[in-house]
Amino acid sequence: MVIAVTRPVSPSFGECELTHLAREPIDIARACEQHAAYEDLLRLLGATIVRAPAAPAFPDAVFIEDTAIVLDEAAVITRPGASSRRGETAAVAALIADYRRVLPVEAPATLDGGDVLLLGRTLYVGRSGRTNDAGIAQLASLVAPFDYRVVPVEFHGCLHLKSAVTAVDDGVLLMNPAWVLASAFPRCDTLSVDPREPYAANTLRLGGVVVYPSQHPFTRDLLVQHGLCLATTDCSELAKAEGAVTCCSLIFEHGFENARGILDRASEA
Ligand code: CIR
Repeated sequence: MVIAVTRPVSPSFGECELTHLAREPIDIARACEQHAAYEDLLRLLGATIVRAPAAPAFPDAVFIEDTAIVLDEAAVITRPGASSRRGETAAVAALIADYRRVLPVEAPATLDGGDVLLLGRTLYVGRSGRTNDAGIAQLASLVAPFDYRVVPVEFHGCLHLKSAVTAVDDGVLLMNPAWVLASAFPRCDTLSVDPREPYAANTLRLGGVVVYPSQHPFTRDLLVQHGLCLATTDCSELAKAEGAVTCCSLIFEHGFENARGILDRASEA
């Protein structure tokens, strides 16, 4: 079973953190509709949606990707780089503990899930305004026992590494070459976003399909020409907060052997 953990759009979403974009009014009702359509699409592609509790006091809570890195063996609970987001992690850790052993990142380290790109057994980690060297080092030591390698990646011009590059197929990356160098990923083929769409590199693979924001039509056509199967979703309101498709979910496989908390509760009932 594939689980996608999501978190509702907060009523305070308009007060989100912004780093590279100017603040624009956000239509919260429309953002909620787009988020619901995103959840429907993940369901259609085979995921079971598990909603984390709403967190109205945290404007950016919908971007749940930044709070955890869920691997098959364990989940690393991050310490987000923006102090306004640190209170998002406790409820996520409690929920994920039903599925995985949780490993917290501790101060002074900071780490945002949006900076972590998992390719095979390698975690490429963007060194960013949100993820510091201590965060990269802690992640490396937390995942070393499970045989993951951590490779720091330099990038600039956008918030997170996964704003600049994501995988669209096995061994194939979509990237904005103005923000990150293809040479950082020596074993991969790369496709570049259409230069008119700098924010078009964030994609989410699920069930053999690439979930893709509908607001990047030129890059979408390029991906289709490349033979990829796309399912588009409108996340234009979420994009005003510097979010896209990876950041609104935590997706992982769930086998019953991992369901300690759920099975315990079921047996108590
Ligand atoms: C922030 O600045 O933290 C949010 N406004 C956007 C976070 C987007 N997260 C992501 O792409 N992983």
